[in-house]
Amino acid sequence: MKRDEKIFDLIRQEKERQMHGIELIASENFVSEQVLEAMGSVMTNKYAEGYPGKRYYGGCQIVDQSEQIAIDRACQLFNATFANVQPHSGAQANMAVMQALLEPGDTFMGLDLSHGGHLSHGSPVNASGMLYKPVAYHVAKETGRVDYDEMEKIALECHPKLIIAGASAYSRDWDYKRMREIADKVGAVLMADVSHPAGLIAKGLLNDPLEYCHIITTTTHKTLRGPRGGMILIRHDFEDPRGRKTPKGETKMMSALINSAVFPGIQGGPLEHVIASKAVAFGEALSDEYMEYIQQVRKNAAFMARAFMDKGYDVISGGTDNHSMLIDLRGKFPEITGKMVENTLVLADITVNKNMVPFDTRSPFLTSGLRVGTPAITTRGLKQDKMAVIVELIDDVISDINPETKTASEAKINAVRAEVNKMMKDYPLFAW
Ligand code: DSN
Repeated sequence: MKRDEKIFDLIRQEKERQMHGIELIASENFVSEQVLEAMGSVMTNKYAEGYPGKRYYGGCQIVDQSEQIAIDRACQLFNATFANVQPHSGAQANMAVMQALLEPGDTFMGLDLSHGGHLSHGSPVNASGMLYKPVAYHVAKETGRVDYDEMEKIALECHPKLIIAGASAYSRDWDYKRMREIADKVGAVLMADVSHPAGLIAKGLLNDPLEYCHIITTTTHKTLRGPRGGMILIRHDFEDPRGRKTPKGETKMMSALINSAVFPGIQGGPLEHVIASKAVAFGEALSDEYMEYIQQVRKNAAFMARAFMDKGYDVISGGTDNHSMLIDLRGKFPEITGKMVENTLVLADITVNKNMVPFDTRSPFLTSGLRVGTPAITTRGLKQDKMAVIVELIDDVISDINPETKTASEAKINAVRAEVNKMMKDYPLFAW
C-alpha cells in the first residue's frame, strides 16, 4: 500500500505547530511517548464487546489483561472500587450515567453552560438536554463561585433525580459535602464530572469528590495526561434508586447498570488501543514524577492568574485553585471580544480559547472571556518564572488589537511570534 503522504504531512505540520507554540488551552496536554505508542498499537485491531472475562468475541485473552490493568490502576488513582474505562469520551461517560440512572423526562441539575458548565450537563443542543429535563444552577455574580444556597433552593423546588458537580471553565474547588447534603435532602444521586481537575484530585491537591459523590466521571486526556477518552468511577456501590431487579429478584447495583449503559447501552466495541494507552497513563499518574508535575501545574496557574491581575485583567473569582482561570476582558478592554483575542493570539503561536464569562453580554460565538490553563505548558517544562513572561506577551498582543480590524498589527504579531518560538525552542516536546 502506498504511504499516505498527504495525511502524514499534515501530522508532521501539526507536530511542528505543537512544538513551536505556547499551548494554553486548559483541556489540552501532551502525552508521553509510551502513551502515544500504546495508542498507535495493534490493539486497535481487536473487537472486544463486553468486559474482561465476559466478551462477545474470541481472542480477547490479551486485551482482557490490559483492560483489567487500566481498571485496577484507575481505582488505585481515585481510591475507587469500580471503574468503567470504556467511554470514548467524557460526554459518553456522562451520557452513560444518565442512561443508567434516569428515565426520559427526568429532572437533573447542572451548572449553567454560560457560567462554566459543560454541554453534556444539560445544554438544549446536547442529548442530555433533549432526553431529560435540565435545571441550571449558577455562580454568584459578586464572587464568581458556585452559589450553593441558590442550588439548594432550586433543588428543593425541582426535586432532581441527579445533581452534577463539575465544569468546563471553573477555577475553584467544589464543596462536595454541601452538595451531598442538598442531594440527600431531595433524594438525588450526586455525580461529579471531574474531567478538568482529575489529575489534581488523584494526587490529593483538591477535595476528594468520592468522599461524598455517588459517582464520578472524567476524561483521561486533560490534567490526567492520557489519551483522549473517558471513564466512570464509584467508591461505594449502591442499589438502583429506581429499584430495578435482577432475574433473581435482587435490586440491581449501580455499577452493573453503568456497565450495561456503556455497553450495549450507548457504545459498541471498546477502543482497546485507547484503553491500553489509558492504562499506561494511569501508571504514569501513580508515580512521584507525576506528583511533581501536577503540583507545578497548579503553581504555574496561580502565578499566571496573579500576573494577569497585576496587569489589570479581571480573573473571575479573583484567582484559581486548580490548573485554569477564566478572564473577563470587559474590564480592561470593553471593545475587544474573546473571539478577536483567540484569533489574533493564534497568529502569534499562542493558543487559548474564547469563553463566555458568567453574566456575559456577548454570544458564545463572540464571548467576553478567555479560558487559560497550564497543564500543557507545564508538561513542556515551563516553571513559574515564565508565567509573567507569557502574560506580558499576551497583553502585548491584546493591547494592539484594533476593534475595527479585529486583529493586531502584523509587526506586533510577528514580533511576539518570534519571541514565542524562541522561548519554546528551549522546551522540546518529549524532553521530559
Ligand atoms: N472541550 C472540553 C474543554 O475544553 O473543556 C470539554 O469538553
